[in-house]
Amino acid sequence: HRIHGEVPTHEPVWEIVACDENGKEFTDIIYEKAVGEAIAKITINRPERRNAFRPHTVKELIRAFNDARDDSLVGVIIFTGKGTKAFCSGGDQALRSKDGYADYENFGRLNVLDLQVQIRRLPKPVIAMVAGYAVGGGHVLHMVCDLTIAADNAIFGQTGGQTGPKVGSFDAGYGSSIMSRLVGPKKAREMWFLARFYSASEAEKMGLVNIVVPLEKLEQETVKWCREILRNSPTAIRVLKSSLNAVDDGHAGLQELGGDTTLIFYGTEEGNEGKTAYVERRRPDFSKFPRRP
Ligand code: S0N
Repeated sequence: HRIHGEVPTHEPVWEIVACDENGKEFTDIIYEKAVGEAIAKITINRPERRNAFRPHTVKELIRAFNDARDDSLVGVIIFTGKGTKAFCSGGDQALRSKDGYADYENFGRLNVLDLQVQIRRLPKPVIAMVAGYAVGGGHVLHMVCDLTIAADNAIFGQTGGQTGPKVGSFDAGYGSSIMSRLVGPKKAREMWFLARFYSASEAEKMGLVNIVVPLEKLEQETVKWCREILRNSPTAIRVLKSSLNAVDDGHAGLQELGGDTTLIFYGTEEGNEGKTAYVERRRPDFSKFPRRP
């Protein structure tokens, strides 16, 4: 408090972002940015389906997350679902076909896997704000986010009433590996093999979520966490996110972390010397730079 003072508690003013330059609106999501603050909010907007995603929903989510990544005025992203009944109930089962989920086209896709990777590699914190059900593919989506703030009515599980291994649905990718990291290998087996629901407080004890708050305080608390993060160094946070993921993400994780070192090096005088020398058609002189112990 001495250094920073209190975190402001006022409600952000949200401004809706259109889907394209012509002002076309998103259909399956709501994409907003807080006026004068570096917070973006992406909301799955299919409450009548408990925010289940179809391929089109995922395409819109990918577009919005890309925009938030590219916008240097955005520092943290809230990911949530419309209403209080569900964060996301996973893939839209009405559209499940033999080769994935199919909406306008008649071939199926599992493009949610691309979205999972995108959230994981996005160099800004993504916070899942969960009220109601986070189940199936919706549960995996909250797990790939950096932090999860849960309302006290949140329910977590790798199943809906009728899916998960009960009807032969599973996510053997991040849905398994990240879960095992979060809750440990035994508990991860329990979640997948028994396909139970877990309350918000159980999820907190298991390490699945960061904090549980009363439903009516959910957005207020989430915004508070965003504001606290935004007081810290964006570069430190960027490198920490890629470091925390690096081992688990293998070569792709190292590539992300390595990319951060290159990015930082380009900003130094030493990094600039090679480029400047090339442009000035002279031999680079690195002799003045220290060879640190
Ligand atoms: C979420 C549940 C528990 C909520 O129950 P509640 O509150 O009683 O509401 P309902 O009356 O059941 O639902 C209200 C309306 O919403 C519709 N609806 C709900 N969920 C879905 C859904 N996922 N798809 C389509 N519609 C949904 C209901 O039908 C109802 O509509 P009306 O009013 O018209 O009757 C409960 O709703 C529930 O159990 N939902 C189903 C949960 C589920 O099956 N999720 C899918 C799990 N699987 C995945 O997500 C796979 C994801 C994936 O893409 C993937 C990724 C990687 C690898 C593999 C896969 C893969 O596909 O297998």
